[in-house]
Amino acid sequence: MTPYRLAFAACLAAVLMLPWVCEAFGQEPSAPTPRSNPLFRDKFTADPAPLVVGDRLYLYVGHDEAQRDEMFNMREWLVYSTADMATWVDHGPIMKVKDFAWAKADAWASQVIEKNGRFWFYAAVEHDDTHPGKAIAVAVSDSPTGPFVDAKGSALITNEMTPKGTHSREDIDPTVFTDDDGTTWIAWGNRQCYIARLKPNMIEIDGPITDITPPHFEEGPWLHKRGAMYYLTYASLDRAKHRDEKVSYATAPSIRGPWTYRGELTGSGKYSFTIHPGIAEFKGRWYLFLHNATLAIGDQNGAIGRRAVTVEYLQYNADGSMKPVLQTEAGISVPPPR
Ligand code: FUB
Repeated sequence: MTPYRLAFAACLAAVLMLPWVCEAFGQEPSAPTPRSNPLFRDKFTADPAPLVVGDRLYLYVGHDEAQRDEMFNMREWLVYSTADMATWVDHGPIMKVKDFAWAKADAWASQVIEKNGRFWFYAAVEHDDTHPGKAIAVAVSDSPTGPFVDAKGSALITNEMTPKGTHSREDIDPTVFTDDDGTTWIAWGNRQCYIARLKPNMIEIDGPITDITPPHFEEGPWLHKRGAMYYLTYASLDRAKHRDEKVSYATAPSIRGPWTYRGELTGSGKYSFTIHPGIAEFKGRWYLFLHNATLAIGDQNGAIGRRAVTVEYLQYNADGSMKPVLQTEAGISVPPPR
């Protein structure tokens, strides 16, 4: 063998043996780069909802446990936290569906908001047969990592409260937002998007439920404010053109509207029918959390019910519109695009 062939054969052998060598020494063959996507690789996670408390960002997610061809199997919500967007602490489950005695299944999308020193958790679940259909639950804790307990003992929103909708899944995906005057609002929906004021006790609707459905609204609304502009960001689906959801948004000069459609913010999450935006400003930067279905764990590939949470930088134009966001594997491990 010539020296060149010998060198080539040695390199090839080293490359082929790398996973075995790593395993023998207890290392992962390719440890993920911090800040790259997906963020968490030992569990399937979906519907990210960030909350900033002091110098930490907490990320609430649903735990995807679908087996084989199951569509969704979601029984609990998890929370992670970080101080630097690179190292995450896994705090484990904060609540299970069965902690709401009146609910029977489906730990779907959620959001936590802080008010008067307490943490209020709003989540979509399947109601038991006394109020068939999806419903919105509210729980409370003195800490962002729980334990959370049912704050009302019954659903905050049931399917009967929104008779306009065409199906029983419309009361899902709550997003909560406190305006500058201290009033907290809740928006939610599937196909129809609704908004209502919450009473100061955080467990009752105050006044009318208003339909604010923007174009191509599918689900997963997220309310936030930057400067003087209010944003309603959501999973959208133009059924005539696309198979999978994308993220679109609308803006308004007030939480009461009027809402103006501003177009698409992202494409679809890779391999995923659903996508779900969660937005936060943390330590001087804006972030957009999403999910896709690119993660494989053991012999389980990503699927509609086996998703993985991701993060990208969110940037704004001078007029307040949001710059389109590309979903990447590098995530925020590289500087934001100019
Ligand atoms: O995760 C279950 C449901 O799928 C959520 O409630 C929707 O937003 C979609 O992501």
